[in-house]
Amino acid sequence: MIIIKIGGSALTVKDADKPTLDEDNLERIAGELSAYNDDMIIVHGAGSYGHIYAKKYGIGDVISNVNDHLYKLEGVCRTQASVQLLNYMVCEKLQEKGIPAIGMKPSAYMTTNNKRIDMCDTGLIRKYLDNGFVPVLYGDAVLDNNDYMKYAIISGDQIITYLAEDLHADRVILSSDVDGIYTDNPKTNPDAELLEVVTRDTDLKTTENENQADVTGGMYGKIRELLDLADYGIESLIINADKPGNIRLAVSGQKVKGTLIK
Ligand code: IP8
Repeated sequence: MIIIKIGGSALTVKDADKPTLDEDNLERIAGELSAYNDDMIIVHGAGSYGHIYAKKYGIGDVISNVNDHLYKLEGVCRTQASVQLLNYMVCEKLQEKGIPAIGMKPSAYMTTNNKRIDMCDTGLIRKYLDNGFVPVLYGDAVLDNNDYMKYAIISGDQIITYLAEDLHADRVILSSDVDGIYTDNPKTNPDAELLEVVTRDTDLKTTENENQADVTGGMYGKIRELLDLADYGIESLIINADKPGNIRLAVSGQKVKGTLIK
């Protein structure tokens, strides 16, 4: 079974001021995913469908008073509705390409405690998989057990690592808009080199710097999640979804440029 994350930066126009789909990319990526015919879970990011609302309403921040709570209720409603709409469009496109995609809204069966998943009905996901469906999950706004914040945003990255451990994935692929992990920010430093392999022993001081994390869409957060997964014994591969053909190669187990986290 493989788990693949499609970054929100590939599916949407991430810096748009309102939720905006990248229709060409979605069409191409859905076609590439259809090259895989075995058990697969797809998790997609939220891009402009989620981050705009999550930021605006401060979901995951401590709730300061009753009015702030009312504001956050509105925010959770809007965020959930918006990412669910993206998921609907993604599933529709996958179905068009012959993939039996079933949208599974994470907030309906997942909660967090201090922003980390503490409850998830993976049995339900497993059942869909066993029946031949391809479950399609996504970053979402969920209930959090911390009474001071009450709600949290879970990223698709956190979801893939949780599911990979719980459902014993054979392979994990994470795609974003860069080729993988670099020694420095590739968008500002032409001498930055792609790291083919990253382990706990790799010196990642440069990727910790905030600018790079911003430019690469939170690459350091991804690395942290994936190193935890490697500790658990599951390797993962980071690839660039913006490069046509990469997803097709990766899902079919062929060599593709990227960074292996092990
Ligand atoms: O795009 C974020 O998920 P990500 C989810 O995978 C929301 O980081 C709702 C902003």
